[in-house]
Amino acid sequence: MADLIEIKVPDVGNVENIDVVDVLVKPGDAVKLEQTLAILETDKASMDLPASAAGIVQELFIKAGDKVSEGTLIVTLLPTEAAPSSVAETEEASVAVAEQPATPAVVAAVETVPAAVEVKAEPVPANASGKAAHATPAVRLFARELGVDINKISTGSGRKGRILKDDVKKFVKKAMTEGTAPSGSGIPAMPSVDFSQFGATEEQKLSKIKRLTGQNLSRVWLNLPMVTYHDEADITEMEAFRVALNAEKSKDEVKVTGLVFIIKALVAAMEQFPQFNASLSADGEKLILKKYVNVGIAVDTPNGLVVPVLRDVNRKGVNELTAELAEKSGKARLGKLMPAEMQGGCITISSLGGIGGTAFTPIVNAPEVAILGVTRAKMQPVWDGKEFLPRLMLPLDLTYDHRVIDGVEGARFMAAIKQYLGDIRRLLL
Ligand code: CAO
Repeated sequence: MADLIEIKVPDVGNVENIDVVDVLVKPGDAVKLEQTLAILETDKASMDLPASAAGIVQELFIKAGDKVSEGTLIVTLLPTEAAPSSVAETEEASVAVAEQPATPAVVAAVETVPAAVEVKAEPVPANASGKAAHATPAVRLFARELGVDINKISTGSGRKGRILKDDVKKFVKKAMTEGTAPSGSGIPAMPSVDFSQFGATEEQKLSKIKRLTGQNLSRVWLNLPMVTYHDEADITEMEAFRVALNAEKSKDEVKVTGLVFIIKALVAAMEQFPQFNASLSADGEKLILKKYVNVGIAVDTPNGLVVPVLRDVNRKGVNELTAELAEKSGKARLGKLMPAEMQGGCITISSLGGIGGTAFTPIVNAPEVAILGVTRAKMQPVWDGKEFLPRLMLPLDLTYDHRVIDGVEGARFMAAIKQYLGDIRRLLL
């Protein structure tokens, strides 16, 4: 009998105690040169351990779960020349062959040992025996990134059921069409519907802004526990002042809108409640308080919603802010805003007041912690203790990240905004 060939773990670069994730051969298997015998995994990478010679596996010295280092004996092989000309001639080999599916290709493979290893086994369930899925770290990471529990993929198309990237992609595709795809939060995806079965349809590609906004809104919606608090501010005097101010302006001058006063009131309240001018650190452990006050304004454009940022608002007056708001919203509508003009916001205002509405629930523009929604002001009878008075009431909606802002803080913040809007002289204090 020819000498057995020992196959050991080669030099893998000073790494000890490498995990054996899977062993792909068993005694009696015919292996060819470079065939993967086992899969090893360090905390940084996964590697296939190739056969440095061809032959029939005589003895196996490792199993999944073992730890190996350079020089650890893996298998002994009977050299191919010394092996029986047909695997069927050895009991162990016939066991190995019996596991191959009976396709014409396999039948041909049984006739000669080297050819036998050319045959790819049919995919087998990767976790049929409750074992962890058989996949490399890269494939596991890929699955994790797509929110897929790799153990749910029952069949890998790689050797011995190893799960490949393509298997993960197929799993996602199947789940999407069946409407069962898990998102990162385990939420089933929306099923795809063929609307043409109900009538004529037309497809319109979403603008890039809409697609990006959509992604961001979904991320915020899933990550932030948000609360929206609604209230009304009495802006009767503020409006009278605004009208008087605009009456003084020449035809060419930009008119002051109520939004500028809302910006000023919001910023004054932020100075009073600094937790509203903050962001949560990515690990959720710290609050990053900002010493500057920049306000983002949601602007409706033909291409979708954009949020230009007005900088250092606390240092600017009503006229300067009026001019800046007109300039930035004009640029936004023409699609001419530079990326830097949309960055660095501390809080956002979403005003639908020019259109209508009584209340809505804006979504926080994270990593900011709050957003102020504004809808249409209207005259209302307000009871002053003695009589009903006609007052111009402005509906306000404050959505905040409840991880940072408590309900009481939200209510106090809103009360401060109302106070500033109710008597804008207080902005001077
Ligand atoms: N109540 C009553 N009237 C209001 C009002 C309110 N809350 N807000 C604005 N108006 C009035 C203005 O006074 C103006 O009236 P006149 O034409 O008589 O002067 C008119 O409505 C139009 O105002 P405007 O919208 O041009 O100006 P603005 O400063 O209030 O708003 C901007 C500027 C850029 C915010 C706005 O033009 C815009 O794009 N709004 C849409 C915002 C949006 O899409 N938000 C996203 C929602 S989803 O989160």
